[in-house]
Amino acid sequence: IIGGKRSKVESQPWIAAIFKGVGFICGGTLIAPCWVLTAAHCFPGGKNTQIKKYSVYLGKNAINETNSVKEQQFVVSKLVVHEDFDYTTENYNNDIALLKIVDSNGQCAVRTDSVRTACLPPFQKRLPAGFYCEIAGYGRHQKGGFKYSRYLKQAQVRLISQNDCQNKYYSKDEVNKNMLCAADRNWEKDACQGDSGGPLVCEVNNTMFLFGIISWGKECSKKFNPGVYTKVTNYNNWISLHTGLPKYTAG
Ligand code: 4AZ
Repeated sequence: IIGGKRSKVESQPWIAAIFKGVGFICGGTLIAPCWVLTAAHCFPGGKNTQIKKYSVYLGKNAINETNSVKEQQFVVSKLVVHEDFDYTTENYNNDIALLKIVDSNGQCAVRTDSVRTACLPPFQKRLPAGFYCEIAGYGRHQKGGFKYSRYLKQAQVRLISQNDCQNKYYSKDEVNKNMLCAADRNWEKDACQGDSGGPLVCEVNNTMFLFGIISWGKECSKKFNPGVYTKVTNYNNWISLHTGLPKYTAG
């Protein structure tokens, strides 16, 4: 995350940190005790990914710090990458994947102050342009820097209209209806490399809903290049089909 502020995991308790071996690869969002939603492009092996190599942490304040009181650690028992995610193109259509998580005792996530789910918004629910939402992650924190932030960060961004994103900032070839765009008014706050798969959550009726999955963007915090997010409200049926969860969850 570029700009914004360091945050305690208690203010982003749905955030997941996904590792391959000892290496951090992506963010994710806890949407149910056994399910993390993330980006398909985090798994370049697609259906052939060896899930044994992956682990998921919840309740993590920093990537290279372990807090055994707050953290919960899981292995991946199932990976579902969207069947229409296209690895060959650069535009990341259908950039969505599900991880089923289980701990060494066969249990899923337990709700605590540092671990809780984000809700799924209703199918095709749209928020107006200019609406404030927040993004979070452990990714790059400096423009042009190559080092990932060790600490969890969050930033406020505003939703951009579909028309502006497809016609003013990007093109229709790059941004389609399965994507939404968000940026800071001054182009100072943005998601960046390493934040992929993580949450864009928006507060509606005092409830935090997951509207976007951090997906891509041309560079980071670059003028006229908003961050692009997978539009979660196009995938309620897909999520429900693969998890058995209801098509929207609140509370
Ligand atoms: C990335 O490489 C990435 N500024 C994620 C988000 C953005 C750019 C790059 C948006 O994972």
